[in-house]
Amino acid sequence: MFCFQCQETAGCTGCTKFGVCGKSPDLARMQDLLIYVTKGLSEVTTRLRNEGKKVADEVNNLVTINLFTTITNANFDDLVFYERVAKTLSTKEELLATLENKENLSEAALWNASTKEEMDEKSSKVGVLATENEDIRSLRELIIYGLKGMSAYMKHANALGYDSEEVNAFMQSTLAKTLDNTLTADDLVALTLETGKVGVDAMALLDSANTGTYGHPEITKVNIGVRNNPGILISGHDLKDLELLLKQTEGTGVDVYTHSEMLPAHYYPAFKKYSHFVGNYGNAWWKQKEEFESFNGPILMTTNCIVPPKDSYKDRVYTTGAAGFAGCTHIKGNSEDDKDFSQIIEHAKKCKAPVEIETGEIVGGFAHNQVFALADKIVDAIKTGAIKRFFVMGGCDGRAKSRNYYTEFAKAIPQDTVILTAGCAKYKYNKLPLGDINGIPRVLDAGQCNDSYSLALIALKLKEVFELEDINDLPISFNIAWYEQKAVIVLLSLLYLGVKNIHLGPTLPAFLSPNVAKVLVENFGIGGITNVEDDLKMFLGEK
Ligand code: FS2
Ligand code: SF4
Repeated sequence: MFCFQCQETAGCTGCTKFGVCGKSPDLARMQDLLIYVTKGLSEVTTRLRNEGKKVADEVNNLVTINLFTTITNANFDDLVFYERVAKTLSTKEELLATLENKENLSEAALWNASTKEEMDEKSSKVGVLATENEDIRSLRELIIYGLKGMSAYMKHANALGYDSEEVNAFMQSTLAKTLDNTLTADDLVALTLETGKVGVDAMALLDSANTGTYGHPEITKVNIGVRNNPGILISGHDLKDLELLLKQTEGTGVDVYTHSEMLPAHYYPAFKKYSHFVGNYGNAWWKQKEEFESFNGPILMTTNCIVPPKDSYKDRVYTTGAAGFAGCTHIKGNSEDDKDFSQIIEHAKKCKAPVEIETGEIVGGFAHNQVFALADKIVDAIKTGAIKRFFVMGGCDGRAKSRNYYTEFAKAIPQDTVILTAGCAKYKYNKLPLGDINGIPRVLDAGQCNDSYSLALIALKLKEVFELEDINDLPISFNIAWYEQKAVIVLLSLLYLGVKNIHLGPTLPAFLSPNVAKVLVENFGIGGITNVEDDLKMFLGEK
């Protein structure tokens, strides 16, 4: 196996024997094969579009879910990948038969298999290392990881009935281009930036889907203690699943708690009406082994990040959507009519109430609309010098000890600065007593990693208010913690919006070859992190 798509990759170069995440070599090659056949399908759909034909929603959704399923920590079930490869091949064959021009199609578009053995054989030949030139490989993977992140936004938007032919067509034509050996490194650099542009569109679509369906997030205090009823813990990012679960648990005596990236669901007005929607339990994804144990009730994983579960609670872990783990029950279905969580609810009724692991509240809900409502106050604080700088510290959390840097950084920044955050990175500092500035909390949480769009909109709004020509003239520093591929599309989107000097940590992506890293450093000022003291001086312009 060879996988280097996430920050935790072994030795900061690549997982070759077993994934640090728990991905086995067999699973890794089946994920590679799923990406390969999805590229083949995308080449065919792109040609069909060029021939003026419409591509069906189910085909677009298949491409989206295939990409999403291969995101780090989303799905560990080998069987899902065999089934999905077979489905993708049969869909592709059907579409291929309708294609008028079949000349010069790539091998990926023409390859077919009917047995598991044929799939196994192919799967070991189509991984990342099949591209020999390290710069082309680096750029192709940078684009593919960006598309994987984009697929997550699209999947969530699709679940709420929102879609975009432009984004789907771009995702598929771009996947097809990663098969094209005539494209140069320069072509791929241009395609990388275009991916960032469409990333902004996909984020905007998801934002419309979420806020159009559930209202605009508003300032909310979220309880982190527990009650005495049995509970269901819902994790991941899918708000539609949460809505269905809340409806189906109403009046059953079972409470619902959020975990990790589901925390920001509490900020939406639509979910506030549920009195059994109690609070948030635990921290970021990587602490789930201890926290799922003490939760006592069933856990529903709607997306990444799954940590391979311990036997002691594995029977309480359920998955749905793109998430999966062999041996855990998967709840099928896509919509209100066919997603039935009754099995989980009955399971919960037989469980003890959660063990309280902390008490108190955390405050969030500072997505763009809420921040714009506070704009006068914030602008005033900036003008009077009460707020001197913002630090965008969104992104991901992870198990590496080196990530304690972000806790220390949050503690060390001057009292007249404010943290803007989104994603599970916030758990490194969202329970610290960092106080407020004239009533504005010093940590403004916009929501999930999927809501990073809000951070960009806030920056653009400040640029407009202060009548600046360049977003980089704002007193905003970007010190972003990354882990998986959604962070890649956020990064590409920020680059497209013209943001420079973004610092990424705790390590730079292993998939950036020295030459590609050089392009990012020279053109965008991308940098890594060193230590809190030196970095703080650098951000504050003191060295
Ligand atoms: Fe956190 Fe994990 Fe949100 Fe990432 S829950 S690192 O994949 O998606 O952010
Ligand atoms: Fe390794 Fe990350 Fe790939 Fe898992 S997803 S195999 S940890 S690089």
